[in-house]
Amino acid sequence: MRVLCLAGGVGGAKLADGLQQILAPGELTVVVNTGDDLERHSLAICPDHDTVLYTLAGIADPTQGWGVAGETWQVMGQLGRLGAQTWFRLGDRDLATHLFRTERLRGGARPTEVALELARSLDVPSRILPMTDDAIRTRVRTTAGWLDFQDYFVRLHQEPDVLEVQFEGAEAASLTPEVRDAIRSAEAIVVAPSNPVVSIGPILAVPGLLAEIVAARGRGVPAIGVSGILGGKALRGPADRMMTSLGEEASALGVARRYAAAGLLDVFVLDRQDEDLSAGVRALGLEVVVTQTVMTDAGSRAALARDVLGAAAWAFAVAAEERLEGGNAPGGGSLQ
Ligand code: FO1
Repeated sequence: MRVLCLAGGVGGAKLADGLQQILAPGELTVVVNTGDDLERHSLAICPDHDTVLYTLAGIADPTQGWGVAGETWQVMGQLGRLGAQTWFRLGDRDLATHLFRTERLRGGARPTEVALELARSLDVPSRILPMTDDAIRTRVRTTAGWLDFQDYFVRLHQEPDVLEVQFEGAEAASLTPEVRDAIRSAEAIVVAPSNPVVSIGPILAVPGLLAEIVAARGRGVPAIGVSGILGGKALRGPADRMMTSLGEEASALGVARRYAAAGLLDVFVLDRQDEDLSAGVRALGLEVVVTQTVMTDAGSRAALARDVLGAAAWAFAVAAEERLEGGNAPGGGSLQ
C-alpha cells in the first residue's frame, strides 16, 4: 500500500516510524514541514526534516526526540567559549547533516534532492520530502511581539502566548513534482499527530497541496488524521496552549474541526480517553476510530500505524460501497 504521511517533528516522526515498520520498503513517503527551518552559524537547518530522518534511520535521540542518539557537544562548547549564541544547540554528529546540506544547496541542489540523498546515505527505506523547495518561514505574533519560530519555540521556551501565525513566503511557494506525484500515487493519506497549527498548517499552506489531497479523496483515496491532543493536553509541545490563545478549542475535537473545515480528512483517530468526543467528530462529517494513540516504544508506533491503515482500508471499502450504490451513504458506521 503506497502511503503518504504529512508530518511535523517528534509526534509525526513516531507515527512515520510505525508506518515504515509495517510497510514494504519504498511504500512510505513522508512530506515534512519546513516552516521551522532556519539558518544558524551560516548553516541551513531543517529541524522537522532531520527529526523524521534520524527517526526513520533509527539514530534519533530517544529522550529528547530530536537530534542524534549518543550526541556530543564539542563544537557548541567551543562556540560558547568564543562568545557565539548557543541557545539553539547543534550536536557534533547533527552538524554533519547541516554542513552536507548547506554545501549541496550552495552548489545549486534543490532541497528535495538533498533530502533524498540524506535518506539514501542513512539507509532509510522511505522517501522524506520537504513540503516545498521554496522558503516558507513560520512567524508568530506573541505577547512578546512578532518572533521567528525557533525564537519562540527554543529561545523563549514557548512561554509567550501565540496570537497570530503567518507562513511567510507561502503565497509564492510551488508544489514540487515529487510531492505532487506522491499525492497522486498515494493509496492512503495519513495526517500525523503533529501540531495542527504550526506543523501541519504550513504544509497545507503550500499552494496546490491541499487541492491535490482533496482531489485524491475525490478519487476514493482515504485520508486519516490522528490527534496529537489527548484529554485536552498536547502530548508534547505547545499545541494546546496555542489553540486556546488562537480562540480554538484545545481538544481532539478542536483539531478535527480544523481539518474538517479544510476538507482534509475522511477518518479521525481519537485516543480512548477522548471516546466521548466521537459524536462531535462524527457531526463534522468524519468517520471515527477510537484506539490507543500514545506511542511509547517501537511496538506501540507499529500498533497505531496498523490501526490507521486498517481505518484507511475500511474507509476505502465504505467509499467503494457508496460509489456502487450511486452515492447513497451506507450510514455512519464506526470502527472502534
Ligand atoms: N529543540 C530544542 O528544544 N532545543 C534545541 O536547542 C534544539 C536544537 C535543534 C537542532 C537541530 C534540530 O534538527 C532540532 C533542534 N531542536 C531543538 C528541535 C526543534 O527546534 C523543534 O523540535 C521543532 O522545530 C518543532 O517541531
